[in-house]
Amino acid sequence: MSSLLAGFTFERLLREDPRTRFIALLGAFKEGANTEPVPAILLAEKTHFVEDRLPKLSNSFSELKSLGDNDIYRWLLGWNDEQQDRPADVKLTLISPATETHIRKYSPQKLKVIVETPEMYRQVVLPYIQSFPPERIQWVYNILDHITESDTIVYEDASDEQGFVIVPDLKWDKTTISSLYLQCITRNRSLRSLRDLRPAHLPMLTQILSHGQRIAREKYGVPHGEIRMFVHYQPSYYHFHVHIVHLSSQVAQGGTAQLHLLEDVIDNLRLHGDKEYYQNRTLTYLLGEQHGLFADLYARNAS
Ligand code: G7M
Repeated sequence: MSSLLAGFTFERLLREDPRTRFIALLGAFKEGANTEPVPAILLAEKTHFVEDRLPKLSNSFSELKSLGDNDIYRWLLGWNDEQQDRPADVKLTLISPATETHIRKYSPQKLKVIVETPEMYRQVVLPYIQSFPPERIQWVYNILDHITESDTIVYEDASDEQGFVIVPDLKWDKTTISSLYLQCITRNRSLRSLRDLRPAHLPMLTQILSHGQRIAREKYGVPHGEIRMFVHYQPSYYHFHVHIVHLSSQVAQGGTAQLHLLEDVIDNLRLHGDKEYYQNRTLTYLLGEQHGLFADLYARNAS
């Protein structure tokens, strides 16, 4: 059976998508000993996890290497055999103890369109944000206070009002440049989300934009025009942060969360500076039915 692809000779990589684990290889294929090789393309994608082996997944790795940890989160690389000199087979994140919100976040769910008016923000979203105890974002404060992940900080502006920290996102394996993923966390603890942005934050946002692009270029060799910086709304935690992501990552091309590109956010604040733009806007986005805000927001849209 292993001879099925024996006639394929690799020439070059045509395309690679690190998020979907898909590659397209160009080469030549020779059907049999007496035939001439013809141009051929070999597409490969990593297969699914096999369901009946999932209960034993956590113990199935020959090698595990810690990539980092912060509060209730730990992230690791796993190898199925002992050859650690090749890329890991799996990247793992352990959340322990997980809250009900985490369990709901990772459960399968339908997405629906939500149209959030400024009034719905004040009446539903703001009380929801305020209902979370500060420990929910302990991992953010750990980064800002240099308690965890301090060895991985790639840039820091220490000013309380306008400052920020840039670190690798826990989703990134810290190696594969085509899936580069950094997180920029602002030092200003009163900024919860896009809804709190005002023209006074423009100097901070423009600094984030220029340092994010510079770091991607100088530290990781990603050329201009291949980095996307954006804000999620709704975010999964309410302390203002900006995603810095390589363009070839699927996340940068738009996942389920609504992306607001940093350049557009800056321009909107400049153009509508005196009009409390993000406080007065109606924001439309997709929300999962398991999200803590879903029932209330959806009911208001439907009535
Ligand atoms: O959807 P939202 O904009 O809220 O995205 C939050 C981001 O924070 C995600 O990309 C997470 O992977 C990232 N993130 C979450 N935690 C708990 C950590 C962490 O402890 N460390 C780092 N570096 N990133 C995190």
